[in-house]
Amino acid sequence: MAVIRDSSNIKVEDGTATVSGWVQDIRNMGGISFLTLRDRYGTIQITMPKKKIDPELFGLLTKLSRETVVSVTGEVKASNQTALGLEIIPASAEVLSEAAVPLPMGVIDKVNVEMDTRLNNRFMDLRKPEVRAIFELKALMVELIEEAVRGNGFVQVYTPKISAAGAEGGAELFQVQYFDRPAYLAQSPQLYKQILMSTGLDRIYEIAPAFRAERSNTNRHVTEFISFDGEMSWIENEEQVMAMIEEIIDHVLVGLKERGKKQLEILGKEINVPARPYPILTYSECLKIVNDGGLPLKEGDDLGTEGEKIVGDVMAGKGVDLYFIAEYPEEAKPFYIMEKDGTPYSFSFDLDYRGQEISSGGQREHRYDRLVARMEKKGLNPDDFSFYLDAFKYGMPPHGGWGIGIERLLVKMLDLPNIREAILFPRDPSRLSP
Ligand code: AMO
Repeated sequence: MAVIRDSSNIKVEDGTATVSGWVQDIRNMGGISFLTLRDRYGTIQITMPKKKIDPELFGLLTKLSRETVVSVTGEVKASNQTALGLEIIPASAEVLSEAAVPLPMGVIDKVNVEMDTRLNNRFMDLRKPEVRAIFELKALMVELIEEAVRGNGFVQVYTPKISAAGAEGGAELFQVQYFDRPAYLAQSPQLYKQILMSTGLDRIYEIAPAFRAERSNTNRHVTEFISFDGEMSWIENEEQVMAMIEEIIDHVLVGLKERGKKQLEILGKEINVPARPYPILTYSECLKIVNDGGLPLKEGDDLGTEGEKIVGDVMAGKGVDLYFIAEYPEEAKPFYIMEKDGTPYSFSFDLDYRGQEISSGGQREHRYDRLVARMEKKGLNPDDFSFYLDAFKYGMPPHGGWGIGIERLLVKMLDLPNIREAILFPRDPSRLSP
């Protein structure tokens, strides 16, 4: 007798088989009843002609509450009435876990359930194949990222998530009590990935949580996200970093399209793989586009959500999904970014995907004195960063890198309406549970 874990792979030749799953639905039609059993891979029909089934078993199976977990053993028979082309006539069954009534939300009901209700009952929400498919694609995306970076000689690292100082600005830090002193949750591995460039580990990457205490209630901000960071030494300019990201993103898009077919089909989505190289716009060009679009930003301003959207619309008009925005004013970028001497600009870039920033990066300032000067210019006290600055005192190669928000990338690839769709248990200013 075959014990089947994957209902989509069951065959008539299996003869007698045991299938396990959740009771999705029961239809009692008088002389015959049907139970739809769902597992990770799909659904299978348990067919119960009243006259041919033991009355006790018939009574048990037809009265089960929805979402109860059962194992059913029976004969696998060909059927032209079901999608799989077969059905099971039960001979025995075991109830493994009974579901309480009523359910906090439906799994197959066609009614629109609010995002909050779905997230409050995420375990139930995730029973929907189209919700689970997102997370299978997310896992595939990480696998593809790792293939691409490892193929380019990047070594995977883990950097601390509890730290004495922040990298991206004080206001966005979550403070935690670290025994008798304050500490902070890492908002980015920035300082550590740069320290590693002084060691000889000249290409590293990390895929790990990042924490931002931003009180933003938007469809693209959360307080905990997965950051994919890379850092590489011996670069001559930031364009080499941009070329690396482009290669990685292209590998991910092509791979998702090929290896994520089943999940993409469940979601009813198609992946567009943009032509390479991705266009590079300068900040100044974008500022002009934004001004022409009616938003009065001035030199030095952040493009912001609205500005990014205007640029995205113009690029969409040219059939472009992914594009870099380079040469930001140094004023708008953090201390660790290298200035473009003799200009107000810097060797930095963002990667935007249909009007939304998904990554930023650049060439770093590796010269100790210049780095200290930049910190002071940004109002930071170099003494607070001695653990970082020390690594620049004794031989630091030129280097650069990037940070990509995994969920922002996924949301854009799959055209999802909200970043929360791409996080199992999202954290935002009003959500700390489940
Ligand atoms: P930055 O602060 O731009 O750069 O962050 C990098 C990328 O992380 C994602 N991201 C977020 N995703 C969801 N919710 C948030 N609140 C959030 N904040 C950021 C975005 C963003 O592009 N150290 C630099 C990177 C570098 O230079 O290497 C950094 O952290 O996709």
